[in-house]
Amino acid sequence: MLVKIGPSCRFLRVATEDSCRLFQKVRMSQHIQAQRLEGIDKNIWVEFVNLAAKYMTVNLGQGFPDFSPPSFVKEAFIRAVSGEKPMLNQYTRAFGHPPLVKILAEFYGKLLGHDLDPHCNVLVTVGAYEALFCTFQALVDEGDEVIIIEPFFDCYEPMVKMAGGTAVFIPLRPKGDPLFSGNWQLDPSELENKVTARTKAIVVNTPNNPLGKVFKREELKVISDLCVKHNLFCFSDEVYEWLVYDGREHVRIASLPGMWDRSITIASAGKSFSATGWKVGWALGPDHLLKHLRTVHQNSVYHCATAAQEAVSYMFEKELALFGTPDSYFVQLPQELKQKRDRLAQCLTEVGMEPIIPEGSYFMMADISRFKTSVPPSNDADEPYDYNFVKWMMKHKRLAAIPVSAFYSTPHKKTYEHLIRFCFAKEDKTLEAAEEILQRWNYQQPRAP
Ligand code: IK2
Repeated sequence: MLVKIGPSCRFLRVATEDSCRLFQKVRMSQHIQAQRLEGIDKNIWVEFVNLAAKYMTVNLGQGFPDFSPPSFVKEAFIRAVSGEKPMLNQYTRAFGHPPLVKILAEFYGKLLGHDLDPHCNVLVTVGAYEALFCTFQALVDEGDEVIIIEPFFDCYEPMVKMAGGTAVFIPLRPKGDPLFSGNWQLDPSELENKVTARTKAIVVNTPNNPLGKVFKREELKVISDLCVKHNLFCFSDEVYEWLVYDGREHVRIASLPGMWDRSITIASAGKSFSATGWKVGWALGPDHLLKHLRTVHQNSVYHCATAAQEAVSYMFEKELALFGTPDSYFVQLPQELKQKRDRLAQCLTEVGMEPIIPEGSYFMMADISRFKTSVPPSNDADEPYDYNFVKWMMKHKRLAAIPVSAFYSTPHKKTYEHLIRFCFAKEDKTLEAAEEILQRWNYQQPRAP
């Protein structure tokens, strides 16, 4: 029992015999947490972000740029809070600040080849994370199955579970050279075999985190045909939509025939403008689906920061005017990141941590098999090898990455525990520091006989 004493707000913990007995009785008669939370209490980001901070690592772990967003992005925020419009400090429309939904409707209307109504087809959320949460909560029911393509952004599985559904997994498998992300493909008949009478939706993430695969139009067509044939929804997470390299095309599955009416498309200002801390995202879709996301949103988050939304609306106005030109940030950012990708790939190749070259996103997976001999095994037999490896690397080499098995379902984790993920959206000096660590480690590590 907690007893508050005095105006200084100090608390005195008083455990009386009665309160202890009452607590034990309640504990024995019921679960403390809701059953839908069972087995999802661990979170890769919470755990590894903490470790990276604890060991003060060179951080190629979590996916955020350590360089500044461009000045027009910072100026947009300053303008939004500078006082010209005092109402920008107050609540705004629940489902998206009017100037933002208007410009997003115009911008994505062109990309999707579909007229968007700002008020019915756009929902602004607290990052893409909240858009995903609203999607699963609104459209997945008790007993529904949701097909998830592996590797997958880790929160899809717990979000399906919290909605009462069951995740059904299908892996991308390398066909040809596994060191090129584009060669990791779905088997169309294996995918169709996953569809049952209970299947409600397929989750697509292109460009994919952590693999960096950019799904080709033909690959998306296989998925969209299946959605149409079996009357399924498609939840398409496209937060890395502008980060595609080597002339690849980002195709929006909602733009394929028969897909608009059954798709939710999710994107993120944080990823698109190198400002992940702003947490502005959105979901796009037909009103008959989006209205249910709005119900979840209005009863949970209600709306996201007004000034941040206003700022993002200025940024999109600029991007719309510059669309496709060399001055567009959506053109400049991938050019800058491609150089960083190539630099990290070269270093990893040289030290023998074979990289899988991503076609998109700002992540690169690498094979750690050659470095295994220098890392002692874990004391925990259940811990996937890559978790042990990355933890050891953070502690002893002061370099952070993310274990790739975190992006796989439990039965498949073992198959991919020889891989770790690096984020290359980092300052050149950060990449240089990582290179030095890897080169020194490679030089020192025992050679195979
Ligand atoms: N969807 C995907 C595929 C993401 O990668 C993210 C952000 N992930 O960043 C953590 C990492 O992988 O290192 C999101 C959704 C969430 O985006 P937002 O930041 O807009 O909420």
